[in-house]
Amino acid sequence: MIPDSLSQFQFDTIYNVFSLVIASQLFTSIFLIICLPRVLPRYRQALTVAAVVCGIAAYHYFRIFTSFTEAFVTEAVGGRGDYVQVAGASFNEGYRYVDWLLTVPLLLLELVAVLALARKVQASLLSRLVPAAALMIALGYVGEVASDNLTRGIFGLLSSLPFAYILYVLFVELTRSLKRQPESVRKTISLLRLLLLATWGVYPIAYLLPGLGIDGSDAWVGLQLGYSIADILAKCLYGLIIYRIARMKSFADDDGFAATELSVEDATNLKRSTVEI
Ligand SMILES: *C/C=C(C)/C=C/C=C(C)/C=C/C1=C(C)CCCC1(C)C
Repeated sequence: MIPDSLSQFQFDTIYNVFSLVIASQLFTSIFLIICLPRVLPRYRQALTVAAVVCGIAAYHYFRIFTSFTEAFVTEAVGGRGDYVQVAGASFNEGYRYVDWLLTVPLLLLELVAVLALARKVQASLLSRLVPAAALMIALGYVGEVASDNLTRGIFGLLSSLPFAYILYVLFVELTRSLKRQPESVRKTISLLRLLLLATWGVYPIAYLLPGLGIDGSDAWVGLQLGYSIADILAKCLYGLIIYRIARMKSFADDDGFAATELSVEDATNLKRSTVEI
């Protein structure tokens, strides 16, 4: 599926987007670590996991970026012209899947951790979500590296089954525990779930592009862009919303903490639970 050549514009677009992903993941990770003291200890695990996810992604995007610049070169004088794949080097799509294999279960853990549900409920949710996530990515990888569209389609379809199961658990089963969350964060948690649905939904769509009869290099560029933008939203923005939830829950749980963290006026308003932080 990796094209033999890219135009200058295609090459530049991917180059810049990979660079943007590295910056987003790296600095979101650092930001989340710096913010740890701003939430109660019971929510720090969720925040730490969010920071680790972005850190792992930053590392993999370094590798993806290097793999990309080593695989495609131009022979044009002055370096502007079509880029072709170097003999003996190829773009490694494996980094992405190894990244997902680690980060997707951790993203689910983040969500479950910030909800701070009873230990038994947490364990039950994770024991179903994590294996389903691993299966989804393993099956997707087989399809991604397959050289024909039929194999790609079959494994894409198989991979969608555990994907559907994950969405079912998140939307049907988790809804019940939402009622036990403080009033002030329910809306934000629903928003987080919608973000998860919207961004995770981009991956199977991007995966489909090469099978839709779009010209080889355009489909591949579209797929890389789709995965990259979705990675920024599903890891960085998601992590920042987790932080917001953790902070709001910290205030709801502990008046003293809210009083030291907020101005007097905001803390009083919060007590009346009319204000959103
Ligand atoms: C940070 C990375 C994330 C959140 C990755 C999520 C990936 C998926 C939801 C991938 C799903 C796929 C299918 C549902 C079918 C086709 C193959 C995949 C692996 C692209």
